[in-house]
Order: sequence, then C-alpha cells, then structure tokens
Amino acid sequence: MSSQLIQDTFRMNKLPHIWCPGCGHGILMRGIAQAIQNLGLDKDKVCVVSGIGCSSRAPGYMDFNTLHTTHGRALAFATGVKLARPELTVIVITGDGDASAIGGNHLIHAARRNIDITTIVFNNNIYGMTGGQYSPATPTGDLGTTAPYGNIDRPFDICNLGAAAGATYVARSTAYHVNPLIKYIQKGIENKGFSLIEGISSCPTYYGRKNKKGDSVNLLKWQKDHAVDVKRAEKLTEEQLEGKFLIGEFVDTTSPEYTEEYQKIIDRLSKER
Ligand SMILES: Cc1ncc(C[n+]2csc(CCOP(=O)(O)OP(=O)(O)O)c2C)c(N)n1
Ligand code: SF4
Ligand SMILES: [Mg+2]
Repeated sequence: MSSQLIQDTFRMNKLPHIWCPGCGHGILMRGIAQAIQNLGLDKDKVCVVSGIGCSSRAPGYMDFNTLHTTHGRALAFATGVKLARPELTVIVITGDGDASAIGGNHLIHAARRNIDITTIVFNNNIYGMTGGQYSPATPTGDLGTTAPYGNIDRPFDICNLGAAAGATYVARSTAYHVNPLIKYIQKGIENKGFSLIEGISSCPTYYGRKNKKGDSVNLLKWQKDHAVDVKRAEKLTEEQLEGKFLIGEFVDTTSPEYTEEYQKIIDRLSKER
C-alpha cells in the first residue's frame, strides 16, 4: 500500500491491525480505500459500517465516519444512516457469516429495497473471529471446528443471493485479483442503488489450516488458478469449469432507489399540507 494512501485514508494511531499474518482481509480493505480515493470522495461524506468479525474490524482502521455495530446488523444500521443522511456515501464491510447467516435477512431486504448502499462481503468461507466454525459460505465437504467430519450443508452463492433479491450491481473478485476488485467497488459506489461486491478473502489460520490448503501464498495461488471471468466462462464447457468459480460483473442495472422514493413521499405530503 502506498504510504500516501495510508496517510490519507487510515487512522495511523489504530495501526498495526490485529489480523493474522497472511490474512486476505487487509488486501480487500486496501482495495476499498483505493476505490474511495480514486473517486475523489470527501472523507467527511463517507460512512463505513460493519458488523462483528475479523472482516468487520476494517472500519476501525479507516479514517472516515465509521460505525462498528453488532453481529449481522451492519445493514440495519447502514439503512438508518442512509435514510437520515441520504447525501452520504454509505459503505458496509461484512463477513460471509455476518452477511449471510445472522445478517442474511438484512442482506436480502436491503437488496430488495435497492437502497443506495455498497456492501463488500469479505468471504473467507468460515467464521474467522470465533475460531473456524463453518459458515453458509463453507463449501460442502470442507472442515470447520463445528464440522470436524465435513460440512454437509450446501453453500450460498452470495452473488446469486444478492442478484435474486434485487441488487442492481453485483460483482465478485478476490484478494488476488486486486485491480478488478477496485474497479468493481468504484462501480458499486457509483451505482445509485444496492451494490454487492463479494471479495474472496483467505483465512490461513482457520480455513487454510483446517482444510490443509496451505499458507496464505497457497490460498492466493488457489484463487489465481480457480477463478474464471464470467465472460470467459461463456465459451467454456461444463467440464472445463469443473472446480472453478466465477469472478466478474453479474448484474449492472437500474431500478428506483429507496431513499429517493422515500423523499418523494416527504415532498408530496409537504405540498399537500
Ligand atoms: C449476536 C452474536 N452472535 C454471535 C456472535 C459471535 N461472533 C462474532 S464474529 C462471528 C462470526 C464472524 O464470521 P464472519 O462474519 O464470516 O467474519 P470473519 O471473522 O470470518 O471475517 C460470530 C459468530 C456475536 N458477536 N454476536
Ligand atoms: S482468524 Fe482468519 S480471518 Fe481472522 S484475522 Fe486470522 S487469518 Fe484473518
Ligand atoms: Mg468469514
């Protein structure tokens, strides 16, 4: 990370961060800071909200208006912020567990409302902070402290979940694919509506170790070797896509935005009085 980016967008007195060496979360956090800086946003007009988890530590380090809330409720708090101060750019940082287990209901309803919030899910396929329990994003068969014989659940595809619920911008990148990640976050922030960007992260401490997938370098190499861009995937056969996952943009559309619709009611009622 360039030292200027750190000086400009991070709280120097909160660093160094508490993440384990090799954790992917720092790369994703840096991507968000870079996207905000690239867009030239006024720091005082940005609000970054998180729930609880390793991923949700990120706003503590970032020098914007920030809220570290309760597990799973980041989007509920962020919805309140956006309705009260619609002029703010509201960004949610959340984990796979935070967003799709305890916070799953908030995720689908924020997407359904198309409220102008950009949500970045740091997906490390596990509950990192609490010791490696399986999450709704843990692949079937993988190990966690609560699945010592292999997870029998089918995982959510978090992008498909957001798209099906009505998000108007949906994309996925990884800690390895940093430049597209930054581009998608920028596009998500620019989208007037609910944007969901899934960042595939890596947790060498729990997910990597429990599943014998190696250290952080191996986990990043896995992302490099298994990610296929959605446009390229169209030309590949099912066999060629076996064991791979898709990155890229899945939804980029428009729909009425929630706070604007809400304001229209306020304006109409004010005129009628
Ligand atoms: C209401 C509530 N339930 C459970 C917890 C315990 N808890 C804290 S973080 C966490 C899981 C975090 O996993 P994830 O969202 O994937 O983030 P990660 O740590 O993997 O980045 C849980 C279950 C809590 N803090 N509050
Ligand atoms: S436990 Fe996993 S997710 Fe949490 S800081 Fe360590 S490597 Fe990162
Ligand atoms: Mg997680």
